[in-house]
Amino acid sequence: MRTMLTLALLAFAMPAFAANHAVQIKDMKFHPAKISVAVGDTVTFTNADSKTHTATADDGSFDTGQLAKGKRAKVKISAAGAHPFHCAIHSSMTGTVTAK
Ligand SMILES: [Cu+2]
Repeated sequence: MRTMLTLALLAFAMPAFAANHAVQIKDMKFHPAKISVAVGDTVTFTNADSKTHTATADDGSFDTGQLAKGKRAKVKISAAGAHPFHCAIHSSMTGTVTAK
């Protein structure tokens, strides 16, 4: 009985649907550069630029790896808080994913 109750509470605590958020990479910038998500959501980074880029969290919590022109990668945001990220190739390219 206790186990069933615990499982029911765990199921209730899980979000029913994780949202996906889109970030475009274009003209050596992330668009948008700052996004707010819920913990468990995903972010799809799409490289619409002519150069290869990455979206790499400063805290190591996510990394798209190298995205050539036209490629995309989906990452999951698992931890709450602000996750600044950058392009591992171009250090001037930065953004922040904030998860609540
Ligand atoms: Cu880059």
